[in-house]
Amino acid sequence: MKFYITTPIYYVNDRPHIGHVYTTTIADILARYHRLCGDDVFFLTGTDEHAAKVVDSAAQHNLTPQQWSDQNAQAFQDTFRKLGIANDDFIRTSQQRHKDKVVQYVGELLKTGDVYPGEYEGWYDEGQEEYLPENKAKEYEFKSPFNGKPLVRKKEKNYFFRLSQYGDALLKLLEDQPEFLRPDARRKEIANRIREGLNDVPISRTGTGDWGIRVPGDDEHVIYVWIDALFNYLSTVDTPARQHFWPANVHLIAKDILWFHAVIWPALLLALKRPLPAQVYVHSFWIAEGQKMSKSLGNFVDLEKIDRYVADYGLDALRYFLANNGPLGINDSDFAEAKFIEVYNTDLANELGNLINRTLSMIKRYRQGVVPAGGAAEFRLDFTAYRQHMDAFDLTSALAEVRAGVVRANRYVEESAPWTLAKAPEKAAQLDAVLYNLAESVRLITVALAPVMPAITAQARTQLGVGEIAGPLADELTWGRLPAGTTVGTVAPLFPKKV
Ligand code: ME8
Repeated sequence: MKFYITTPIYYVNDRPHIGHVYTTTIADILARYHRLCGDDVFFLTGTDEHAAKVVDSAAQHNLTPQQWSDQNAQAFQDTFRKLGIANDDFIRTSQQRHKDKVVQYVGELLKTGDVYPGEYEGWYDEGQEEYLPENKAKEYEFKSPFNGKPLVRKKEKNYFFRLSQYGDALLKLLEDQPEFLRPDARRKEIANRIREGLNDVPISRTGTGDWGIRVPGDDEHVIYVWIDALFNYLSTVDTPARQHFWPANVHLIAKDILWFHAVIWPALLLALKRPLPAQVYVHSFWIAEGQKMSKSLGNFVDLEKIDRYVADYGLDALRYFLANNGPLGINDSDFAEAKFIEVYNTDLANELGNLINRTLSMIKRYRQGVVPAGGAAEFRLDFTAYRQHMDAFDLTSALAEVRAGVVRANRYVEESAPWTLAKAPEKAAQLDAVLYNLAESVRLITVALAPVMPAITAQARTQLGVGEIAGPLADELTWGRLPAGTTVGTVAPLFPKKV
């Protein structure tokens, strides 16, 4: 089966921060999981470059918009590489391959009449590069709900997308295919907004010089940055070698860009008569130390802070925390250092690290480092529920299953007391069985955690004496596959305890 997953393409004007890292890490975990399942995976991230503010920032830095974008897009790519993100491609909207496709798509829409020339006047949020409907502008007292700056009254000749035609089709989509928009609460929210009525939306603008993609057949207008950006999901795989990946299995986004992904994007695809993505999955926001992240409060989890966490606790601990404690549901999550340390010490050092360390140490001590043959299977771990949760993108529940397995295995150590069995020669077979069951538990746990903690699980497997995971997942998670006679390697703590 193929599995195509995307993240938003990030505004190239910003420096990468924990929000970008979060979405991209979650997508990476799901991509790794599906690769492990044997799926043909395509994982896409990238940068959104044609915003008007790019032109301004570039000018302030005495650079062309292209130079400024090159520099900042590189920062995103470097960050993602450093953080172990294994994306299959990185799309930049200023790349020719993307621009050519967008011209083609908008050309098609001009032909069908879904895009038409007209005039628009309204309240414009310059920071977000979007118009707010009259009632919303009023509700926010004519200030940007994002940065508090006054909205600007703007009037322009414009090309419009006939969104008003698609309300019924979108409502039907949400009703017939509820899995199109998850979690459920987001679907209800969007359905209500669609029922309030849809207006045609402007999709072009002037005044950014050459920066942007020209509306075909018009020398003045460039395509509005959001329309340009949404097309990335299609343009990147709209080639003979990749077209089998379309439609996407999931667009992973946060709640800030829900409207564009749950309304504008499917409507554009309906107009183009292209298949719709199977799912838009909407997560919530990270806040930090109990408050909304902001530069002025100094609680922004920026690259420098992220680097510090990685240096202090290891990349995989950060990935675990993001997956385990992140805002995948409809509530925001707090990125708090105290919480991070607690999760590190409890889940990773005391539970997981301890299980692996004591298991391998006992095999060294009692069986000269060779995994004995197991006996009667009085103990086993079962990861069926883990797989169901992973398939449903419920990482928190999936990790809770693994953690429960770790806790059970640790309890099994206490209950079977191998140190007592080791003193009684007639209990040798029983001790063999216990040690085998523990080693096999460790192996299964490394498989289940591999998508989240690729480096640590690889180290744990080296210590256990088994090689890389060969896959597919269903086989790897079958109890009893660890061969007796496996020789344990050098044992060392995987998660040094922190204070
Ligand atoms: O909106 N918590 O780009 P963007 C969690 N270019 N995730 C967060 C977050 C937070 N506090 N802050 C940001 C854009 N994100 C457009 C997208 S897509 C066709 C165009 C993540 O750079 C989250 O994924 O503002 C959010 O949706 C995205 O960054 C917005 O990134």
